[in-house]
Amino acid sequence: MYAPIAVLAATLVGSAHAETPGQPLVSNAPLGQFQIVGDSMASAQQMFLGTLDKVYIVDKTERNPTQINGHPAWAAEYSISKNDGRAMDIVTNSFCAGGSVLGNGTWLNVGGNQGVTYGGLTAVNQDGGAPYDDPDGGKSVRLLNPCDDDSCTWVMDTPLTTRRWYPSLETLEDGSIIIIGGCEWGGFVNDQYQTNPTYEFFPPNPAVGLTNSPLLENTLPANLYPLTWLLPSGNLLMQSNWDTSLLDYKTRTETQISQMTHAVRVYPASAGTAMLPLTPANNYTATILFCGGSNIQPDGWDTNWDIAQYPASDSCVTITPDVSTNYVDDDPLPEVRSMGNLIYLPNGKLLCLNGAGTGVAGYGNNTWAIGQSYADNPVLDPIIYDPSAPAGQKWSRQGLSASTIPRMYHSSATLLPDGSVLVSGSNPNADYNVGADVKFPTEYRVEKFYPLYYNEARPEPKGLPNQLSYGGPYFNVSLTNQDLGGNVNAVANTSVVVIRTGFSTHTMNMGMRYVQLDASYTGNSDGSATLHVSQLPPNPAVLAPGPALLFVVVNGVPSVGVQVMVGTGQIETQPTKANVALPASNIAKQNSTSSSSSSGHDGSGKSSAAVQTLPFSGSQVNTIALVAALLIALVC
Ligand SMILES: *[C@@H]1O[C@H](CO)[C@@H](O)[C@H](O)[C@H]1NC(C)=O
Ligand SMILES: *[C@@H]1O[C@H](CO)[C@@H](O)[C@H](O)[C@H]1NC(C)=O
Ligand SMILES: *[C@@H]1O[C@H](CO)[C@@H](O)[C@H](O)[C@H]1NC(C)=O
Ligand SMILES: *[C@@H]1O[C@H](CO)[C@@H](O)[C@H](O)[C@H]1NC(C)=O
Ligand SMILES: *[C@@H]1O[C@H](CO)[C@@H](O)[C@H](O)[C@H]1NC(C)=O
Ligand SMILES: *[C@@H]1O[C@H](CO)[C@@H](O)[C@H](O)[C@H]1NC(C)=O
Ligand SMILES: [Cu+2]
Repeated sequence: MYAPIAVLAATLVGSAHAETPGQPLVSNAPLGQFQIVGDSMASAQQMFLGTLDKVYIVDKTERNPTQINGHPAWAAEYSISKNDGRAMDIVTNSFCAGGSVLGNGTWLNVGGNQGVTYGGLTAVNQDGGAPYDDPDGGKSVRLLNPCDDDSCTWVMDTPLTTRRWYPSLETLEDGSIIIIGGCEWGGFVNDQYQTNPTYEFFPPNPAVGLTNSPLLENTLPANLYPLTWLLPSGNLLMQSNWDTSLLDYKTRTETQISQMTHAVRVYPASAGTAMLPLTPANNYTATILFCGGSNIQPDGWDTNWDIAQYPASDSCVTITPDVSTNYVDDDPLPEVRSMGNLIYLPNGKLLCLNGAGTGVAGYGNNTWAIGQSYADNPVLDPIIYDPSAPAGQKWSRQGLSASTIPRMYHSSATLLPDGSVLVSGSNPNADYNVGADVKFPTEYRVEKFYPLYYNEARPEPKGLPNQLSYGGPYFNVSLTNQDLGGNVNAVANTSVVVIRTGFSTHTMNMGMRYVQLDASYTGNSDGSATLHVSQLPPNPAVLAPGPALLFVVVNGVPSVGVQVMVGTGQIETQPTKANVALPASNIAKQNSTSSSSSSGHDGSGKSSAAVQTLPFSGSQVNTIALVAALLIALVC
């Protein structure tokens, strides 16, 4: 059975509901700013949120000062509430591994490099031993069941049959994972002698084994960490070097589509990438955004020139692959950027942070490198992308302040349940390297970024489920008048969203996804309201099974996220059902006392505006809501 649900259920005395979310841990946070909050112990090359309180950090083998089992630690668990960590043993060299979460809640970390010694040089002994005791990780499969009681450890599973350094992972409709690409022995970019242009599945499917990918075969040398998303159609969008393919992994056939425009987006050019929110308004149609990267042709990846000073790209493009196979220009970044990571906020906007204005990912002992870094001119300013803003107005930095810490190659970031963003890592060095003379040292400082909503009183919705199905009956969530900021009309500007925060590494958050649930509402005469919330669409390709966060967002202010299990909690074909139709939205006539108390926030203009931006479809719903809004306006 699924352990995390059992644990949740036990703490909830058999309730089918998640706990009611409370207020954030931090009060009076510095809004729009970064705050240094702790030490990551291992440098955060890879990072993911595993429980509501625990973030897991995975590094490459190196001389991190933190020790475990008599050798340096290259993994750690970080407590968000305590801002301290616990060293973990991940056993083999997890250098540039990939990761994702299975449909049963177990996290998977795959691949890596050979064992190394000081300076990142290949160790003679590949079975462990001094100095770092890091067996070869090239075929490693590592599993973790995240925990809140300090008991969990990384467990080695049966190794892969081929070596994978820089593989991409994506969770599929049944909660299994596809493992794609990589190289055998590493390096800055790939080459024909060591490329692994194949994909396979976990749990392993011996009947299928390895399948060659024409896209990966044709996109040397920049075909590492191919950018991959499961689309609602069930196909995978794969983007590598300048090429793009749709992969039907069920029949294992690929179709090549448009060439990427303006810039290379994959590692080492390292654009920020994300699938934009899947919403009822866009009928759960996926659009993928690519921002920044570097305009380098396939013959430009030799390191005989000063890549570190080569300006990155400011271009952004989108593609909506289930509808059109063409890339479309989007609002450019306000400044050029490589390694600018895109992170979802619960309000549906994307925070872009980390990265550099010149150069690319990677490091080496080149004369032109900055220390060893292949990038320079850190971009410290965060910016926010609003997918719903009109063209020309999608990027904003209003109210946002710069970080003080360059986050170069090997940095990472993840959304936290309280709606802040955890940022750590940066280590464009072969081994632990610190000191006043090191411009881009091995970085352990953990920062939190506080979005502008952070200090607002958070809604505390009651009745959130701890499991979501693919279709079936809707559920009701109640909001008090206080949750609605004293104005029942705010329920018309409320959304319920599911976010998978993903596995952050190399400017990707593998598996990161934002899905808004369909909903309608009943505003009560006492100023409280009930949301009627649909389950996920009856299609696991919209959001693969596995754990995720659930938020209720009122006027752009998110509740503190609770954990939900999407699907059955098992790796299996997920049951689907039609969604039960939602009741029509309605706001009851308010008591004169309660309406006068909310009239300060209210007004006919705002009420009708709210109606026009309802996150629900159906003209009937709108008409009823409009009538209700007019009634309220009259009362006021
Ligand atoms: C999830 O499935 C994997 C693969 O079968 C297995 O190794 C792991 O133990 C499972 N996790 C749980 C919590 O059952
Ligand atoms: C690069 O230089 C560093 C520092 O001198 C050294 O530790 C490392 O072994 C060198 N790497 C290679 C591949 O030569
Ligand atoms: C929305 O998508 C579903 C599933 O792809 C499709 O059946 C339906 O026709 C679409 N609806 C609209 C209004 O486009
Ligand atoms: C949800 O609310 C609707 C409308 O008030 C009601 O008809 C329905 O019974 C409620 N459902 C549940 C599961 O409470
Ligand atoms: C509003 O009116 C209803 C029905 O008369 C009553 O139950 C409720 O207590 C009233 N609420 C307030 C805030 O006055
Ligand atoms: C909904 O909330 C957002 C975020 O605060 C705000 O920008 C927008 O104006 C609101 N819409 C309405 C109709 O009140
Ligand atoms: Cu790397």
